[in-house]
Amino acid sequence: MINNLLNKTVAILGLGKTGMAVARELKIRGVHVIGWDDKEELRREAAKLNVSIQDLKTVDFSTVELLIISPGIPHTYPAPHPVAKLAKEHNVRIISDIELFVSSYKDAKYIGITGTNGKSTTTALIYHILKENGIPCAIGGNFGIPVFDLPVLGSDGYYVFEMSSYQIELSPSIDFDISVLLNITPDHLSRHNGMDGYIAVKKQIFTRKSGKNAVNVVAVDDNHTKKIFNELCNEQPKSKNIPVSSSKKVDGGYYVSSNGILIDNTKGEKKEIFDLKTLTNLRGKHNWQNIVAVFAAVKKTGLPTTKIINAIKSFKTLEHRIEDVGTFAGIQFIDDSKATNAESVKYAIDSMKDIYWIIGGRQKEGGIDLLKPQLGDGNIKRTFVIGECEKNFYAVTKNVIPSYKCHKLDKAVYKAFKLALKDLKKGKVEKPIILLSPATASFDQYKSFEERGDHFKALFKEIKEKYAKKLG
Ligand code: UMA
Ligand code: ADP
Repeated sequence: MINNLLNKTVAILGLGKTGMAVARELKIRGVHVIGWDDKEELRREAAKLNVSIQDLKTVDFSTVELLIISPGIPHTYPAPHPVAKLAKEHNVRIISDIELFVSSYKDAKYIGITGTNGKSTTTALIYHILKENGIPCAIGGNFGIPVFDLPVLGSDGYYVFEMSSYQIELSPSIDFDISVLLNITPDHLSRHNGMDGYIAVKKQIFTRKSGKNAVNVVAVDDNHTKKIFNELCNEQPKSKNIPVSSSKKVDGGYYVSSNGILIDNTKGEKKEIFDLKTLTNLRGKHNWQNIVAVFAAVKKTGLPTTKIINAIKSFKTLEHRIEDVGTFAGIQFIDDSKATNAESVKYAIDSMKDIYWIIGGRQKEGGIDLLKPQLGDGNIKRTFVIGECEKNFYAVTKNVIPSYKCHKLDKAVYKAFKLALKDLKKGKVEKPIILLSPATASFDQYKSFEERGDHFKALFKEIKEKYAKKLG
């Protein structure tokens, strides 16, 4: 598609990571690019690339071929950005960078991964396995690397894209060779006009499948994904759809038995592949779901089982996802800053005991209501609430667990440390864990979940140095 844009005008709304990467490429290709970002420093940066900076609200869209919009900018719900509205009025197509990329580079194969949780881990693991086995590949999308920053791959290569619901929605013609759906729980609902809209968008990772060899991998562990799988079986040849599960036996696919064994049941043989409990890098049942989906997807590339398993073993856990920061004075610190919704926290809480839990930030739909049944099960000893949603979350936890309003992360970490130390001395806990698993977005106090997690890690270091003489 990009070749057809020579000398035409393309508008780019949002000049962050995504917009800037597209602008760079389009300028090289001789396209006339007009762009806008509300942030002045980004406008200045784009101007250096010879992007014509114009407030797109004032542009005559009848001269514009295409609008490329960054995923974080709404174009439908809760209300369309005025520029998106203007483009629609002039019948100008609004697409993502990924749509433009895939329709421009058709030689390579594409793997797309979506789901509410586990996308980054699953995407990184697939990429790691391919790379370890010498297959040309590149990772990008919602993972944090804009696709236009990736190298061009030939027909032997694989692009592995983490796809957010925002990106899927803006990529109407993508036809992944291998699509993976992990799970669906409420998230980003205001951008999709509620749960039905969110589910419909997630399903779109599959609905365009036309390639003969294309396959759909669906983890059928929740009711929404199960329903999508059943629909796909009615809409597409059955052989294209591979069910996987971390919680129950599935026919014609792969699953994990209750004692953690990865089973190949594609041919009804229930063949034991590998004991996932032996993996120290990918612990917890949530990772069983990611691994079983990864296995099904990578098998389709033709790699043999032993090579896949060996690569899974050498995978390094991603930062900020149940990441072991270290242990000091008998207290372990775990950074799960990427747990930005209640569902992902559920898994962290289930897999640990003696938790001193730091929660809060910018609240998402449903808050922590989902966790109510778990709050009283004894795994969490105390709760330290921070951020914008402090009042709401405190109201939920205070009657079940000793809870403290701390407002900021530093206060929460220090308070948690002191109380964990006290409880440890009194023999009330054995192996206390200070867990940052906030169930919220970070944007009330931080630029990103990474910055929030890095702050937590810095506080661990600070405590270690401060108390080294006394306790070390
Ligand atoms: N902007 C305006 N006017 C507006 C609104 C926004 O000018 O009214 C500008 C902002 O100033 C900003 C840009 O538009 O510069 C917004 O861009 P963006 O938020 O889409 O950010 P990018 O830096 O391009 O990053 C995006 C993804 N961000 C979101 O979807 C919110 C990144 O995912 C992704 O890694 C990147 O593209 C890859 O190209 C991040 C994310 O938080 C990790 N994703 C969500 C999630 O995982 O839950 C979906
Ligand atoms: P995403 O990219 O979808 O946000 P990540 O792999 O970054 O997913 O993980 C985000 C959070 O969700 C982490 O706290 C992690 O422990 C948890 N998590 C990972 N995989 C799953 C899964 N399959 N189901 C539920 N939670 C998960």
